[in-house]
Amino acid sequence: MLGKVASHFGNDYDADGFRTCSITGLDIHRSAENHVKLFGLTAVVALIIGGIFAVTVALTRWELIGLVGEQDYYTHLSMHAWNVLIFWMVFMEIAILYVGGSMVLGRRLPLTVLAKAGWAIMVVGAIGINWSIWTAGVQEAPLLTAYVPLDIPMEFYAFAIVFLLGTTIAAVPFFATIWLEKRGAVDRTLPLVTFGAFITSIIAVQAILGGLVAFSYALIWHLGIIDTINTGVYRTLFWTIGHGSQQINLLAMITVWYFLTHVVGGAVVVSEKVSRSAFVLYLFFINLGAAHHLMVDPGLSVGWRIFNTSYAFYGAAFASMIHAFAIPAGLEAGRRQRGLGGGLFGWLSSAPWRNPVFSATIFSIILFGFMGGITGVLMGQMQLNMTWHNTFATVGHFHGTVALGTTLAFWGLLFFVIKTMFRRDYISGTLASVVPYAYAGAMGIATLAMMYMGILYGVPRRTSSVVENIPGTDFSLSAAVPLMTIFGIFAVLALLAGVLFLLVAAGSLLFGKRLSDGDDGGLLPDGGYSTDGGESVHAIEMRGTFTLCMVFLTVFVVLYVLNWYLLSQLWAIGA
Ligand code: HEM
Ligand SMILES: [Cu+2]
Repeated sequence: MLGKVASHFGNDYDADGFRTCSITGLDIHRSAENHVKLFGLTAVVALIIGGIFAVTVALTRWELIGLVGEQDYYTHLSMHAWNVLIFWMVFMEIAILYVGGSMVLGRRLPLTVLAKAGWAIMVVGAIGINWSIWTAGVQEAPLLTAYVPLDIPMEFYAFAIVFLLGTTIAAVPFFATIWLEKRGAVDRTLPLVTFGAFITSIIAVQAILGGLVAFSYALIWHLGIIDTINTGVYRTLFWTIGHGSQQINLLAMITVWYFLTHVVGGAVVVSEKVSRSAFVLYLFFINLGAAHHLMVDPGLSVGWRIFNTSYAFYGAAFASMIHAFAIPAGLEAGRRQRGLGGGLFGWLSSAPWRNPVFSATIFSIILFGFMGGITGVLMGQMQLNMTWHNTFATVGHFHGTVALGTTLAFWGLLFFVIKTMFRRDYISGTLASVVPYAYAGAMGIATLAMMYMGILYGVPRRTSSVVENIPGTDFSLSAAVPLMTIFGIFAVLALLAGVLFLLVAAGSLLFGKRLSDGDDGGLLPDGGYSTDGGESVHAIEMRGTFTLCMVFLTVFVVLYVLNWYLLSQLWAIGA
């Protein structure tokens, strides 16, 4: 058994511990590779736990099944949220920092002791949080938000602090890598992927600091060190991490998009300056967007809310638009340079759609943009927020961002890592290529159903039985039953797709054929990476991307107008 595990951490390295990746050509050091594997595998364990609770949560909201009683629902919802949204994502993100740092730069991972210590502390924090959610009474389940003054066990806050400290420690080797790279060569430019990872890490520092302050504030109140706690202050502080962690997810995902579209699709960076400026815009504006969680909170002025969620937030939305153009444009330009694509969309139709790394990445981009991104801008506005707030549509929004966008991008990365770092062939190429289609399709429909239920019928979030009746009221939402059935069926299909992903991933690691040295496992894009002799990137028309962006903009405008129209209908209430 141990030998089997160890065999996954051993590739053939030279005397200095380096090897050259047969796909990317990167010089990879053993220390970086093994820690990426460690964090990646831990993330998958968290995904499994959170996924199990996705089953119980989804089958409860599908009231026809009503699996878990109202009493236990919050416990299950808390387990789902913390494991998928925090542990699955954050362990992956540390792995991504090591990929974007050490691997892309061809360096060893410095301070591996801290990487291991950080990992261990994160694991202790994660186990502790799971334990304190599970053993808390039914009334005390913290949910993601852990708002005070709910009677949440104080161990929960303590373990949350432990987890954040572990994350900080695990990130130190990445910062050290950047420092070593820059030392003595300050004018040496970081590659775009490293730059993206670096901006991600700065935003992470802001988020973690906010989280440490928020959870410490709650903890010292629970300990009785202070007598009163200001709930408004806690909420504002909480959202520094609550929303900030979503920004980490966003930036890590975009960094992965640049990386994977390049390595398996042959994308180029059309303009380094433009893409980097977009990352910098995030740095300045994205965290201000956190104010959208405080839209209905008393104590904050209207001007403050509007400034943060509209004006400042547009700085971030603009950055997202730039990436939304730059990434497909890079793919189009790179492929056209190599003669891979005539007509408007030949570059896209000739792409490696059977390669799950590629399809997962593209579905992530499309679904994040159309579902998560557009809805985020809509509901993040003070006025439109009124129709979305605390409805099931909100849950639809963030399943569009994190369950579709980020999760699919990270699956793409894991599929890539299985071949490039674990050096295993997929146990079944066909099943592997089915995974992104099945999950994107099913979860896409389940997510749309959540949005419709929230917007059209006002079905609330975090409530286990509503379409039958809201307990204690005569208020009936039974009109939503057909949509709830659609949601239920597709949620189950999405969960099955998730199981398939896990079977393929685990099966490949355990039983996949070992790829021999130099074997690219079919990942290398047609025509390789070199565009020598091809046209200059600026001579290439990116009309396919332009057309796609126009489609996107049209959908955006239509949804925007529609949402304002729906809002205007609300004035009828009480008239
Ligand atoms: C097949 C996969 C999934 C299904 C069927 C599913 C389903 C659900 C459902 C039904 C809810 C309950 C909403 C409520 O009562 O308000 C929920 C909540 C949530 N889900 Fe998922 N989910 C899935 C995957 C994911 C993933 C991958 C993530 C994140 C990466 C995620 C993040 C969340 C979060 C953050 C909540 C909110 C918890 C709260 O309100 O505090 N889910 N999910
Ligand atoms: Cu947010």
